[in-house]
Amino acid sequence: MSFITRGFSGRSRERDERLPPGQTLVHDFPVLSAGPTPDIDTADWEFTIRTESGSQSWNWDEFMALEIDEVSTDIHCVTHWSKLGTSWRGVSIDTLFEHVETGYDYVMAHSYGGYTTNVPLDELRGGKAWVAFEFDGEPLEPEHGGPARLLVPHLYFWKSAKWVRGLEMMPTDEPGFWEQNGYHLHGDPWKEERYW
Ligand SMILES: Nc1nc2c(c(=O)[nH]1)N[C@H]1C(S)=C(S)[C@@H](COP(=O)(O)O)O[C@H]1N2
Ligand SMILES: [Mo]
Repeated sequence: MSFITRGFSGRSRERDERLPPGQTLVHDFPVLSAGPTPDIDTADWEFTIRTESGSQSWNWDEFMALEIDEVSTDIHCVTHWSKLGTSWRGVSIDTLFEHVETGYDYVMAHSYGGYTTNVPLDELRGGKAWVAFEFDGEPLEPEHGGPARLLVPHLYFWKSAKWVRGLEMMPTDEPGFWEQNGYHLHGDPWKEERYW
């Protein structure tokens, strides 16, 4: 019989409790991109929410004039790495939806470069998701999704679309890029919703 010593300090135990099943801590910030990093000038950047009745867009300056949140959160990638206590600045999805009305319950996030990922609207509202443009006090690096990415930290990180350019409201849940390629439709790291 053998067992693994998990460490005796309170801090280690706290770390363990923050680590979902099957995840390993990293201290660097891995880059995972399915294609090349697009080069997006903030002068050309635009963010659009499309609904059944029309659309609402913000350019960079309009977006920066919205209420900005500071977010400190753990992130979990389906490839088994987790990073604790990451810090971001961004606009919450709640703030964006103060300007939008929709009867649809599902969202497809669209990125510059063509990446897509699906998330139920309920999983983006209520202080759970942001369009983030700063990481660790610096403008978000292009390889990590700059100028702006979706941040949905309670789901596996593939839901956090880099280079996000908009949200499309949908009446039903449709699979995005990775979801069409075998990743789980929902992606809760605490339930290990990795693949289906
Ligand atoms: N546009 C776009 N967003 C994306 C991806 C991608 O390939 N393209 N990869 C996803 C995956 S699988 C992960 S784990 C995270 C990785 O983000 P990072 O490169 O900043 O660590 O971005 C997600 N968002
Ligand atoms: Mo990932």
